[in-house]
Amino acid sequence: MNKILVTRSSMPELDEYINEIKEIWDTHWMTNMGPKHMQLQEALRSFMGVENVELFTNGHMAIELTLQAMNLRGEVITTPFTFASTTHAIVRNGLEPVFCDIDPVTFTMDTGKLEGLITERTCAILPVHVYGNVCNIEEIDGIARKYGLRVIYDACHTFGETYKGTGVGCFGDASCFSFHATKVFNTIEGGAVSFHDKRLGDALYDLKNFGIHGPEEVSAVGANAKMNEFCAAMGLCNLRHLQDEISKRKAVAERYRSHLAGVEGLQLNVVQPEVTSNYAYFPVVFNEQLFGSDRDHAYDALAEHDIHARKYFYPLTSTYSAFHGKYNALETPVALQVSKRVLTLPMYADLALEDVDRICEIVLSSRK
Ligand code: T4K
Repeated sequence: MNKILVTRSSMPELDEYINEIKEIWDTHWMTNMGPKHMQLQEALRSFMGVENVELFTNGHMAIELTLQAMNLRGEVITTPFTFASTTHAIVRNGLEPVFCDIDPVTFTMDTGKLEGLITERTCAILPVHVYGNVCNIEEIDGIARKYGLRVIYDACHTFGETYKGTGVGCFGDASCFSFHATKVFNTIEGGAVSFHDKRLGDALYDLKNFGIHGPEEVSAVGANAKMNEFCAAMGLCNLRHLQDEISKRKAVAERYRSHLAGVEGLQLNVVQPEVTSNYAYFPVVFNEQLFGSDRDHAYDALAEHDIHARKYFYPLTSTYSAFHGKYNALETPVALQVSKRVLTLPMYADLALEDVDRICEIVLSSRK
């Protein structure tokens, strides 16, 4: 039996990629906002239905530099049920993360608990559309407006989604996307920020390109976070196949549901009727009492068959040793429980449906 990992990068046919990068051999132009970069940026702006897009080397730099571009000071309210990147981007900007609990159904920020965390030091909210589940946008935007806070969405899992018919990148002040190899849409490594305010775009551009405005003009202290031409070319290819990618993932998700929906003690990911899903992940939350076995048992049983699910997102970022016990995970009890019980099953476009059957069989028979 083949080894199965939690995901497998989608790649175009080799010929398609070679064709896309041929020009680079003609021009020798490999980076620094070259033609592929500009073409992808424009294609994404139109595909995502957003006003502005700025491309980056990865999703993390998209978040970190967006916070920096906004020149924020103080506390940023976020959730700990996420990848290291979200929290690190806050801390690396000298800002203080304040952890809000998550909703037990969508695993996104519990907006009922948000307002109580706002202090006079709060400057922004950084909610995560985790697994592609869209946050409670109306509530978050309403609260942000009431208190004059900036909203930056970690939209790293939501590329290609719409909410109530509008591109998911249109909400808040900015939304940050990841185009990492493991994502629904990849540029090998890559990321983007969508935003409304052109001045934010200028600041983002400065930060990704040293603040250079001409051969003799450097007007800001920027970093280097430019997407190169090979990554942009991969994006141009993968964008052509995105709808096919998403439909195949949908078929995988439906096959999982056909086996696991309604099983006592297994909570499957919510279907949000107003969201066109990209089927980024297939998380399952195990209730040991009801299911008769726990998440770790299922994880081990799968591993014995060379199937490697992942515990995204365990542990909570707030408990990382990097933070030396500074934050108390008991203050986000739902996030803590979910992180201990969740397993993300293998999910990718080319996952054979027979393998999905086999994965489900192993999960179901992991019950004691
Ligand atoms: N915010 C959120 C909510 C995020 O989830 C992420 C990234 C970010 C921000 C930051 O975006 P980036 O800066 O990464 O663009 C992976 C990804 O590296 C990371 O992008 C992703 N989230 C996170 C959830 O998952 P690892 O450490 O689990 O990756 P790794 O190397 O164990 O790969 C997982 C599986 O993917 C492998 O078992 C096989 C497959 N794979 C991996 C690679 C690298 C491929 O098929 N091809 C590949 O090239 O973090």
